[in-house]
Amino acid sequence: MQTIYENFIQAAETMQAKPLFERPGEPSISYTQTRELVERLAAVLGEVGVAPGDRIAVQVEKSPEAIALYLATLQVGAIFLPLNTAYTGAEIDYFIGDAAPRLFVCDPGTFAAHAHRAGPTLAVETLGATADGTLIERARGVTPREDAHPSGPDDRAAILYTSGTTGRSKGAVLTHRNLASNTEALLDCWRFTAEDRLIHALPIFHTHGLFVAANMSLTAGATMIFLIKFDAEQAIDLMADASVLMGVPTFYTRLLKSDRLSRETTAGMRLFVSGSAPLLAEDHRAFQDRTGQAILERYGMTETCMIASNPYDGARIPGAVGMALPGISVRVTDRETGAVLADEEIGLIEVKGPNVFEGYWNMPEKTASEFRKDGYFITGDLGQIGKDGYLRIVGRDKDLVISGGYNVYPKEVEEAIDALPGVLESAVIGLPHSDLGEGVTAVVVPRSGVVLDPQQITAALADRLARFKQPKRVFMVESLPRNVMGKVQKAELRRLFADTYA
Ligand code: MLC
Ligand code: AMP
Repeated sequence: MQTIYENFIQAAETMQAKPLFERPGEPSISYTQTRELVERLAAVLGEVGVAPGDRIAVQVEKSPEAIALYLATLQVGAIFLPLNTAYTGAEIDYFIGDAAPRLFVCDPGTFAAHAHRAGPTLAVETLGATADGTLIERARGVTPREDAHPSGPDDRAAILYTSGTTGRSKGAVLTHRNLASNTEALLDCWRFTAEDRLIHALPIFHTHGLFVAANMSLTAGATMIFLIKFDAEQAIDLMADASVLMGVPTFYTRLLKSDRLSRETTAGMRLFVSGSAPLLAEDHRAFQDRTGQAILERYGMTETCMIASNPYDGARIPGAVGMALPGISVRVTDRETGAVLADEEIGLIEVKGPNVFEGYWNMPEKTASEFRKDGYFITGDLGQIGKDGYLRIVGRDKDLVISGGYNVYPKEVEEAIDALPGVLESAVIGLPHSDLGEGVTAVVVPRSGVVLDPQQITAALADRLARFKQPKRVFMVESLPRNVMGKVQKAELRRLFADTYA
C-alpha cells in the first residue's frame, strides 16, 4: 500500500508542470513546485528537531503552503495535527498540553500570542497565507530533502481533535492505511481522475477538506481551484471551468439562494458531493430541479474517514447516504443489547474496515468503550439499512449539534456557561437553522435573585470558545424541564424554541 505522500510523489512525477493549485487572481502552483516546497519544508522540519512520531500542531490560514507542510510532515514520518483557525488561546492550551507536539506552527499574525509556548520541547514557527512566515524563510535556505521516512500502513499519520460528550476534546489518531485506503475507495467510487478540476472551498483542518478533497486531488493528479472560503456567487462563476464541488449542506443551501444557479451555469460540472451533516431532502430535490444534477450525498466521520456513499451510477436518493464503500462493513445494532438488527430496523450505526482510526490519543478507556469486541466502531449515529440496501441516518444517539458542518458538543458549551458568575445551570441545544442546518442555542437558568442579560453570557464566552461553538441565541428561563429521573428534557426545549431561526 502506498502512503498519501508516496501517491503525491508519483503524481508529481507524472504531472510535473500541471497546476495542483489554481487561485483566482494569483499564479497557479504546479505539482513540481509543490514537490520542491514539500522537500524544502521536510528539510526544515529536520532542522527544527522533528523526529518520526513527533506531532506537528498547525493552526494556520488555508494556503497551498499549508498543504505542502502537511505532505512534508508525512514525508518525515511525523504526525500532522491541524487545528481550526477559530480556536481560542484557551482551546489551543488544551490541545498542546494533550498532544505534546514537538512543533507548533501558527500564522505570523498570531505569533505574539503564541511565542510564550516555545521551550526546550516545543518549537514555535509561523506560516502565512501569502507564502510568508519563518518556515518559508527557512525553506529558502535549505537543501531539499529527497528521501522519505519509510512509514508503514499502521504508522500514525495524523491526529484530528473532535469534541467529546464529556466536554473534553479527543484526538482521533489516523494511520497511513486509514488515509490511503479511503482515498483509493473514493477515487474509484466517484470516478475522480487527473482530468478533474475541483472547487476546493472547505477548510483544510478537517477530514472533509483535507482527507477527502485534498488527498483525492493530489493522488489523482487533479487540479484544485483553491479558495480561502466558500462564496456561492464565486463558486457559480467558477463552475464553467471546473468539474467537481465537494461541500457541506450549507454550500448547497446558499447556492440554491442564488438566481444564477441553473442548468446552464452548472453544465460544465460532472459531480456535486455533499457531506459532514444531513442534506435536507428538499434541498436535494430543489437542486436537481434547478440544475438537472443529483447531489451525491456521502457519510463520514473524523474517526472513520468516509463510510458510505450514494452511487456514481445509479440512484442518488434524497435523505439516504448510500452503501458502504468497498472494503468497509456497516451494520445497525440494537442500542440496548448490541444485537445486529434486521433491515429497516433503526439502531446504532457501526463500522469496521481499513478506514477506522487507531483510537483516541492518550484515552485507552474511551477508545475501548467505543469499539465492540469484534472490532466494530460505534459511530453514535442512528440509522437503518433499507430493503434497497441504502443506509439512512435518522438521528444521533450522541448529544451533538452540527452547525454548518462543524461539530459542537453541548456539554463543552454548557460547562463554559455554568462556570460564569450568576449562572445556576444551562442546556445547550441545536435548533433548525435555515443556513447552518442547526444553530447552537443556550437556555440558561440564573441563580435565584440574579438578573442576567443574554448578551453578558455571549460576551463572556468570546475568549473561551471558538466562534462557531458560541450560541447564536441565549434564552433565560426560570427552570429547565426535567423527566422523572431528573434528566433535562432537551427534546422539550427543542420543541419550545423550534422557530428561533426559521
Ligand atoms: C462561521 N461561523 C459559524 C460557522 N462558520 N457559526 C456557526 N457555525 C459555522 N459553521 C460564524 C462566523 O465566525 C461568523 O461570526 C458568522 O458565523 C457568520 O459567518 P459566515 O461568513 O456566514 O460564515 P462562513 O465563513 O460563510 O462559513 C460558513 C460555512 C463554514 C458553512 C461555509 O462554516 C464552513 O466552511 N464549514 C465547513 C465545515 C467543515 O469543513 N466540516 C467538515 C468536518 S469533517 P461573526 O460573529 O464573526 O460574524 C466531518 C466528517 C465528514 O464532519 O463527514 O465530512
Ligand atoms: P465529525 O466528528 O466532525 O467528523 O462529524 C461526524 C458526524 O457528522 C457523523 O457522526 C454524523 O453525525 C455527521 N454526518 C456526516 N455526514 C453526514 C451525512 N451525510 N448525513 C448526516 N450526518 C452526517
